[in-house]
Amino acid sequence: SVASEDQKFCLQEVLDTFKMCLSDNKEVYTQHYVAGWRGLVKFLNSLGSVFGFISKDAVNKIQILVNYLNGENGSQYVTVQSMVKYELENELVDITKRGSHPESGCRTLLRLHRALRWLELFLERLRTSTEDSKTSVMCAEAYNEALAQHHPWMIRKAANMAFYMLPGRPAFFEVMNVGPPEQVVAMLGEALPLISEVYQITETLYAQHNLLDLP
Ligand code: 1PZ
Repeated sequence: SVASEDQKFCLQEVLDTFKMCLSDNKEVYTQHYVAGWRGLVKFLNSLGSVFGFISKDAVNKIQILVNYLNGENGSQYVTVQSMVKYELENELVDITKRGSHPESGCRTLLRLHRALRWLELFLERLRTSTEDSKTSVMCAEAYNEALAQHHPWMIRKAANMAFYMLPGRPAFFEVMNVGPPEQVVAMLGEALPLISEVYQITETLYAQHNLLDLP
């Protein structure tokens, strides 16, 4: 029915959220960034419970940032740029080793930021894949390029095992609920430059402030 179609999850809507992330002067809105991740987590959950340990960590990090946004200093967290400035000026970030600020907004967002690079690489592989391409291989390649170096051995092992449980390309496209494969490819072609821009802006900001290795 039309009603149930409406409620179905659609990846396009999620990726559209990243469009709203950028302000006119190219600052990244924390609220929309977090909303984008929420949608991705929903998508991940719809792929099966073996990914629970991944979505649990993402949800935890989303919640940390939401708590800052809704907290008494919420106005300082409106953009990633204002968050970085505020937390650094007020010494709210553990810079070299974990100390009194183990859950700073800066280090928490950095984890999602690194995962956004994984997403970009994975979706780009998906976009250019052929019918017989394996989602598990594309996912693992993107993971090994963007995230593996930031994870301890145990997580790497668990992640690579979970990748084998990913549905094949046809089923994966189906869950995205965008339409026929050509439409998925077109949608990815539109979404990827936006995701890439949000990633690059954050990357440059973090690099300028030497925040890329926060513990
Ligand atoms: C479609 C297949 C989904 C594969 C997802 C690929 C990413 C694998 C990430 C594995 C994370 C394992 C759980 C916990 C990891 C944490 O240790 C790290 C570092 O945080 P810290 O320990 O320093 O607090 N967390 C992360 O790296 C954040 C991972 C977020 C992953 C979100 C994935 C969303 C997937 C969207 C699907 C379209």
